Amino acid sequence: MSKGKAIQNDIHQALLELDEGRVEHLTSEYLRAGYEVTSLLQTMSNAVSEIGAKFENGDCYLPQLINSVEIMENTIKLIHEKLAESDELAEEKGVLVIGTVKNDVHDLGKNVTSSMLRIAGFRVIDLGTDLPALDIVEDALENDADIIAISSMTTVTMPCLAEVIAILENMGVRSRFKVLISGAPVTQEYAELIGADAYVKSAEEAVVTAKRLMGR
Ligand code: B12
Repeated sequence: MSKGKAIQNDIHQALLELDEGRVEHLTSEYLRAGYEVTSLLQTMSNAVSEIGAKFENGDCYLPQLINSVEIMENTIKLIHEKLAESDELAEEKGVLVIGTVKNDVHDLGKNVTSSMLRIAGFRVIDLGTDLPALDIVEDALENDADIIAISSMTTVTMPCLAEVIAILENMGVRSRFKVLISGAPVTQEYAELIGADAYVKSAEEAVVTAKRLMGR
């Protein structure tokens, strides 16, 4: 196993143990050695998802899951600072509005995704959660966004994803935006059904797909 991968595994373990000091220390070491950042972020995201699965099975409590996301977000800030110091931050790749649909308050995955997109060089405008479809469209227009990235984590709130696309079409502005959708019950088939431009199942895929949608 390469040294970089070994440090990633240690970071994964430290995050599962919610050991913020160790995560920070190892991340600094990882960055100093110049290893690649995107796969590190996905490793951390996988650890958070593992804790999410434990929470679902009743093997840990919600504050632990939230704590893991906070550690990840703090580590992402650290990565941002280090990359800024070393002048390695990517040039702006595009403007993206991101949010969770009406009646859906899940935001942990969205926050992780926002952070990863920022590191990848997108200007990300986080609209928050519980967003009516019309508000999403108005904010996208106001910010002259290139991409609208929206998620629904529950089945009952999924129709709001379709509503966003219907509103864009009714306003005659559908072609101005790429629409990227995600969320636990969302599928590729659903994306095709409602006419979204892309479906992603992870934050890493969101970065790759957003770059592709921008022709990068
Ligand atoms: C944590 C959690 C909660 C927390 C949310 C805390 C918060 N601030 O987000 C709380 C306890 C509040 C909650 C509430 C509810 N929840 Co809940 N929740 C979860 C759980 C266990 C983990 C989700 C999570 O944060 N994972 C960690 C993150 C990092 O991983 P992730 O979500 O997979 O995100 C990745 C990708 O999906 C993607 N991504 C995520 N979001 C976005 C957004 C965009 C734009 C993009 C591009 C990508 C992207 O990138 C992320 C990183 O790779 C899931 C189970 C699951 N397996 O998903 C259920 C789950 C989503 N919840 C569920 C339900 C039913 C509910 C409730 C209705 C429960 C209830 N009866 O009250 C309420 C709904 C409240 C509401 N109105 O929204 C169901 C939905 C089932 C369905 N098909 O409808 C799930 C799937 C659990 C289950 N198996 O039944 N929940």
